[in-house]
Parts: sequence; C-alpha cells; structure tokens
Amino acid sequence: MKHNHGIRMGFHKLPIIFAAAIALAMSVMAAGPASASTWGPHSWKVQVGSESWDQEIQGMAFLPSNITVNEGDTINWQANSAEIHTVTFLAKGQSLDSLLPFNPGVPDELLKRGGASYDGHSYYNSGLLANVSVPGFPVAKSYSLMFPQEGDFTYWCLVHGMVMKGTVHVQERGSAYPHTQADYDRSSKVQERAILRDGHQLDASLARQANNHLVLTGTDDSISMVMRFVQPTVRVHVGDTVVFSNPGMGEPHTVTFGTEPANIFGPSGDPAHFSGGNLSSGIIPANAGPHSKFAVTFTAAGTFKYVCALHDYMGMVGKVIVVA
Ligand SMILES: [Cu+2]
Repeated sequence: MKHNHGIRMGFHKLPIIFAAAIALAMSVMAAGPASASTWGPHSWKVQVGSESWDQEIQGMAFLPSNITVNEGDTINWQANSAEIHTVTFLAKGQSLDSLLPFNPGVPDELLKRGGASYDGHSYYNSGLLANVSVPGFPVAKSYSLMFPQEGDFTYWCLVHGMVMKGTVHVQERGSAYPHTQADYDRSSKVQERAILRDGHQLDASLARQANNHLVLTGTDDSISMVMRFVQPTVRVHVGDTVVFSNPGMGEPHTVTFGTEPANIFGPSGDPAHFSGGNLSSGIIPANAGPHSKFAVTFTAAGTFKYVCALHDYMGMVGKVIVVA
C-alpha cells in the first residue's frame, strides 16, 4: 500500500503546510480522479450500451470497455440504452458458453446476484439494465460494485454473449491512475459515434435488399443492432406471401400480428392463411438458415399491423397493406 505522504505530513507539520494540503486535497476532489495521485477511494462511471436518439440503432459495448481503478474504488455502471444488457462476472470455472444463448426463462440471468463488493471469484450479476422500463422484464437503471482487491476482472453482458465484454483492472490502493474519468468519457464519445455509423451502414444494406415481398427484421453485427423492420410498410395483393427474414448474427426478433400471446417465444396462428386476427412467429432466430425466416400468406385485403414483441417498445413495428 502506498500513502500520499505530502498530505499526511501536513497534518502534523506547519499550519501553513496543513492549509496548503487541505486546499490541494479539495482541488483533487473537485477535479475528480487525477492521473498523478489519489486521495481516498474514487467512484467511476461506465456506460452500458449506447443508442441513436430514436432507439433505432443499439450498440453492444461497455463504454469504456477497459477501466483501471484502485483497490477500494467503486464502479457505477449506468444503463445508456433501451436495449437490455447485463454486467455479469462469472464464477471461477464457470464457462460463458453454459449461460448462452441468453434465456429470459432463467431467473439467474435476469436477476441481481452477489453483494455490493466484488469478491474476485463468485458469480455476480447486475440483472437486466435499461434506461427505460421494458414490458415483461424487471430492469434497473444502474449497478455498483466496490473492488477491494487487486486483479484483472472480466465481465460480460449475458444478453449479447461473446460480443459484449468489459474488463476492470484493479491496482494497488494509492496507485497513479493511467486515465481520468474525463479521458474515458472522451474516448467513449468517439466510440459511440463509430457504433452509430456502423448501425446506419447496416440499415442501408437492409434497405438495398428489402422489397414488398421481403421484409428484414432488423439485423446486427458484433458492434451494433438495427431495431427496425425494413421496410416497415409493404404493399402486396391478396394471395401474396411476405417473407420476414432475420439476416443478423445474434439478435432474435418476432413478427406478431394482433394481440401478443402469453408466450411470445413460441409460434401461434396459421401463417399460410392469414386474414387478420392473431398470428405470431415466435422467436425468429438469427443465423439459423431456413429457421431465420417466417412466411405469411395474406388471404384477405386490409391493413395488417404487426410488432416485434421483443423490441416494439423501441419502435420496432410494421404494417402490411394488402389490396385485392
Ligand atoms: Cu426485434
């Protein structure tokens, strides 16, 4: 353990030095974490996820994804998107694969586990984090952990598995910090912009593929997700079939007409003869060949609205206009 001797000595030397030490300490506290030295435990902020203003583009990153703190410091993870994420430290010997893919039916993945101080080797989970309330899921807006011991600790978002990872480097108490919170915030802003660019490029590629008989259910890569049907409005004739296709790598969606069923994960209704009422695809998984498609044949004229039951609260809705 190191101590800040400059300040320590002030307490029992000349009153002038004492006063100077207090002034220094106050300026350090006012400025937040300094790169040179520390005085008492600090609190740090990590953003969980990112999004476009209209929630169309969702990012899969902890910002910053790597942070260096000292023993005794606290990290506060703050939900920064409508999409759900978790902050999850695995137990020693526990494999990430055993928890993937994310299963909303497993309470351990949905709920907060572990205490307020990270012990370095047990399963800790924030539960679901989001910056809005999410229908059907318990969510929190933030999660805090104090790190009492040195080490490098990796954590994951269980919802976005292999692609969303963060690391906390905990140094000896009193060490100099390599970066300030302001440094992290600046680089996070740059990364957020890159994520949005990536998402808009994905969106543009969907727009090039879609037509009145092929709707893409959004998409995702390892950086961002598009939470929109492309195109959201299509026009077809009675007897036509519209294929809803998920071209993504990981994110599931649904196509749900009428009232959402109690179990949104399983299919219901008859997609071969749809003339209105209730019809739901169940999960349309990404990256599953023919299972990544849901075909609906419309047997009556009308305007049929549908939603993605997982992402409708972000604006993921569409309609099929069927004419005679
Ligand atoms: Cu969706």
